[in-house]
Amino acid sequence: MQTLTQHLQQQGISEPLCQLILTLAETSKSISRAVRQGALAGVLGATDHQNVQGETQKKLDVITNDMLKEALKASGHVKGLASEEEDEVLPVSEQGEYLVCFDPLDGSSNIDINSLVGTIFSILPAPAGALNEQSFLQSGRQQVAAGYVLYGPSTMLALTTGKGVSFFTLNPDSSAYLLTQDNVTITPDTAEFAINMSNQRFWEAPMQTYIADLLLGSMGPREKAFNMRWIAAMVGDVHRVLCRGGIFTYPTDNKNPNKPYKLRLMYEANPMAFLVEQAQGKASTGYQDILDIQPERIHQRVAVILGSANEVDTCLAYHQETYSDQEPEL
Ligand code: AFP
Repeated sequence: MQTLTQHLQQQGISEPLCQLILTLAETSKSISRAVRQGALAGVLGATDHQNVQGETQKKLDVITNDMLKEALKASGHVKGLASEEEDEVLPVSEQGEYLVCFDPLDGSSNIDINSLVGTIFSILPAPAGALNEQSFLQSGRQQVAAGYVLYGPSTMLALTTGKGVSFFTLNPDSSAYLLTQDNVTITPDTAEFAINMSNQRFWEAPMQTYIADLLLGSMGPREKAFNMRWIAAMVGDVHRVLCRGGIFTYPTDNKNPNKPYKLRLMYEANPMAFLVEQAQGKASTGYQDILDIQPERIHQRVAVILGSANEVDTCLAYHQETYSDQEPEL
């Protein structure tokens, strides 16, 4: 089976980008070991710090964030980095060719219940000139690579460099990532949706109507039964969608008027949207493709509707019917 290194070389990826991706992959092996040790390493539980998101940081959020920062700084190919766990962007090396945005441990609320968590990363070209937040505010279409590592029953890396999506599985004996699926493709139709139903009363009307019709099953306008899943870790829900199709959505809601969206654009929505589109799926806010958004802030949040292309189109049709004359500000 082909190793990650062989796959990257075969794809004609530039040496600097190849080395950067391998740095992320090597660091994910250390993160996988830390996650697997769990309580045995005293890494569970929360710190008494809040991050810029206003979320209490778990011990593993901080540990994994430090591991990635140290490895990326040492790589020599990173001009700057942005992390969910860092208030500001961090300059690294003037000579770095790339910017890296990452969520070091997505789904960290799952850590203490031994459920799925993962690392999500997005690699952008580094513009010339001094590094600041503006350097990062590039649309998702500028990404040169994106992926995630899912720390599940097996540790899996999903990667795209703009030439399709590949899955690599970590061999625990050899500690090598081996290519286990190439040209990953999302089925265009599905009968499976993923949403946090507890927010139903806070959604906009189009999403309420769309989900209500799914729940009516064969008795309703969709004329078929739908199944529901919710992992509460985007990395796990998106992996399921890449593996067997589905629609995943964290729509806008008015539960907290100061926070109409949940998922972060630069290091959750954009990398996942790049993977999904490369796998022939779709990724939208409900009103525009996620990859077309012009970012305004590094920790900006957006609504996300992604997955099987035909099902996303059906969901978007509900939005067009109800809001054809207006599009909310992002
Ligand atoms: P945490 O990293 O704070 O656990 O948040 C995970 C996440 O950003 C995303 O991965 C999930 O899809 C979503 O939040 C789950 O949100 P709910 O907890 O509101 O269901």
